[in-house]
Amino acid sequence: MPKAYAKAPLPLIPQPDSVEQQHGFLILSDQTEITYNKDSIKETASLIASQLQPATGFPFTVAKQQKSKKSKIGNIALTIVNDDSLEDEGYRLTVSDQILIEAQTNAGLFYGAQTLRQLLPAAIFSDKLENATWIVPKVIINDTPEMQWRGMHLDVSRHMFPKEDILRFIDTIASFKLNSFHMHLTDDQGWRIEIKKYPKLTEIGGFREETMVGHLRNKPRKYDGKPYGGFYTQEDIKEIVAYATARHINVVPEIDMPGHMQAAIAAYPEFGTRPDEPTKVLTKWGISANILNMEDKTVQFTKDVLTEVMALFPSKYIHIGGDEAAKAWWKKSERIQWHIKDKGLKNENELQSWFIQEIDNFLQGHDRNLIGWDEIVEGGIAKDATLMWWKGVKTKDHINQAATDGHKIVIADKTALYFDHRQDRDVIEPLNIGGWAPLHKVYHYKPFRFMNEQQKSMVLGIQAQLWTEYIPNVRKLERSAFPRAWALSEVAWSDPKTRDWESFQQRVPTQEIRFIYKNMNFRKTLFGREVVK
Ligand code: TNX
Repeated sequence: MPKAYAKAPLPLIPQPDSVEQQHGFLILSDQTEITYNKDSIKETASLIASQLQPATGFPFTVAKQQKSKKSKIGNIALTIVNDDSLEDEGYRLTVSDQILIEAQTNAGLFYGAQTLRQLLPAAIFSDKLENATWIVPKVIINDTPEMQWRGMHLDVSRHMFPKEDILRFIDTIASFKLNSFHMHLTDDQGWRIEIKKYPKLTEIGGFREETMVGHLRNKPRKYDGKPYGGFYTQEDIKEIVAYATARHINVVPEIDMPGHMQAAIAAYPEFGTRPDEPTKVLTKWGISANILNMEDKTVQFTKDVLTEVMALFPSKYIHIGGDEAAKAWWKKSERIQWHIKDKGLKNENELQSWFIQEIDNFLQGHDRNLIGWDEIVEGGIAKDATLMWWKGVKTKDHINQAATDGHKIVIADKTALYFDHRQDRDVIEPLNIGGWAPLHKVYHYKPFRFMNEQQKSMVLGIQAQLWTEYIPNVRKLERSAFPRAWALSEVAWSDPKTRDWESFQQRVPTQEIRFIYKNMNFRKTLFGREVVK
């Protein structure tokens, strides 16, 4: 093999466990068929055909493998095998005179096909016909994910994004093997999911009068004077969930409670801490002190909402937020103080935990698991709760204790995994919330640095957050997500032994070209080198 050919890493992101490059190549043609060996993978075969068709213009006929016939040269054979070494989501991709993808599951076959897409010319990511030779290097790849929760979060409350953009975003993150999409559907600044039993949540809670301009810390505050809002209907949600499911992405819904609820309280003041004071959907960023009261009818309201949410989202995990529930108004409210005494609790934190335990029991009763931000441990953790750890070093002891006590953890650490944080200093970055999470920091992120082996075993995986206070449109959203989500995928999927910053940077330019073909925005690198001052 020529030396230069052997040395250059194949531009795969995330890096597979093992890549054995062979000599030579195969070319896809209009004769290439996609074959499958079990009816249960026919849909995956069709989906893969639909991913390869637009740019090539080839039909990619999908056909069941015939035992008697030898597979044809140039075909793509999807094959379910009984091979424990492949694990649940793993696959083996062998490109010789044909392309063989073997896996134990549909997910594994899907991931093998995503790797195949990355072996093809970058133009394969275009959704219109491209003029290219559809060449694939001969190779044997064995691959299996490191973590089972490889997540991306998106806040659609502060700003919302058209359904089509959400679908494109999901398709994109699936192409580098993320498998969880967390939708932050409600917050003080907007309620974005249709709930049939409470129509005012979207009629009123879905719209704000105007939006602040510039950063929250700029005083005096300025506003744009323009109404803003919208929501996803239940039909939209079903479409998003189905689209994601086909791509092996679980959509985790979040209804944030008891704080971050001002939009709902604007619609139904009786659920707020000061029911007699008129409330608007919040027009500035930051946290509202008007949180849910703890009346029976309010607790029932949250359960009613979750009932409709569970009907739409098959996710085992239902996120109930629980973050930053400002207790200032609870402290001053006689009614809330009465609830604390009545329930035999000590303080506001315990009241919050009482409420979360109520919801935990409710979700358990429906065979779902509660997941919440780390504040839900403050007044004692609900017994079946899973924690989404965002506060990093500040709350590491709480989190580690919870893991020791048998709670599962998803790492969403804001020290590197908040993709609303700036990628460089303000001088060259557009308006952003602050913080500092450049690409190399994400790439070198060490999820388990504070944990012992037992605690580590409780970690489901990691997730990046896209809070959208300062991300008003999809172009800026994509620029915030990428290239950092490429690094995230490597931390989540790849064996830590393969982590190699030099190699990653060499693989980035091809990934950028794929994005150009896919019409996705991203923050540019300099030929793969991160641009930071
Ligand atoms: C904290 S992280 C929040 C969000 C903000 C975010 C901004 C968390 C659970 N709560 O409400 O949007 O910081 O980075």
